[in-house]
Amino acid sequence: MALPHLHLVSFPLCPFVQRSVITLKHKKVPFERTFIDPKDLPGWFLEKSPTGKVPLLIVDQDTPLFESAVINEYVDELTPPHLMPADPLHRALARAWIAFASDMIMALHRWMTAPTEEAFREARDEAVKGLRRMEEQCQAGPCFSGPDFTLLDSTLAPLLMRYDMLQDPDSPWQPAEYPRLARWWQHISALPEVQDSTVGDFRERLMRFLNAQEGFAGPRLAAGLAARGH
Ligand SMILES: N[C@@H](CCC(=O)N[C@@H](CS)C(=O)NCC(=O)O)C(=O)O
Repeated sequence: MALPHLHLVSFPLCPFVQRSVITLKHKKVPFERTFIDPKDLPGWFLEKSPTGKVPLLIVDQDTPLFESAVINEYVDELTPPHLMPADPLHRALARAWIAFASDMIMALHRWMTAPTEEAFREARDEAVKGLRRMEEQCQAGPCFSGPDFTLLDSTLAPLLMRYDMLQDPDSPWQPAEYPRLARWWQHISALPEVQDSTVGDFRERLMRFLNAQEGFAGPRLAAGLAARGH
């Protein structure tokens, strides 16, 4: 079967887009990519996207597919080997944990953009609860669900990448407290599809985004990022 033409519409910093990029690259499915400005969404995008959110995958020039989890399952079904379990219960559980991971991204966002110290600590505590659950769920590896790469790996990688970059004494991510997740991240972060899943100037863009936040968390995390350099 010939593969459809895939056009991924992206924001440069979006973790949900990054999940789809990792999935597409892992599956070696060719795709075209367009970056749009979150502050100035083009009319053609708003016309095509029912939610106004990215990722948007335009299939064969005219069918817009949205929601990263759905896009990733679609991409996965295009070519074998498949990245979701064959067993219905295990597949349902993978979908449930993928939804859980999306809530974790939102908790990360609240932590990164917390306007006050109190909100920063509240967001941290909420994220810690989630990370503890993920730690219990993480298998012996090297991938999250066992020996093989699944959609949970591409889904969780953008979360851990950001926590890994944004080290802070008050970060929910203290690797020594999550030995399974830390070992998993060591393996996953070295994969080429993960290393090659963000824009080249991701770090600088993240720093600009954090510095532009008013209030407690953003400038503090940006300063930490700048201090660690490289
Ligand atoms: N549930 C969606 C979330 C996507 C999402 O929130 N994307 C953000 C960028 S990271 C977005 O487009 N935000 C624009 C907006 O909310 O207006 C998915 O998994 O695709």
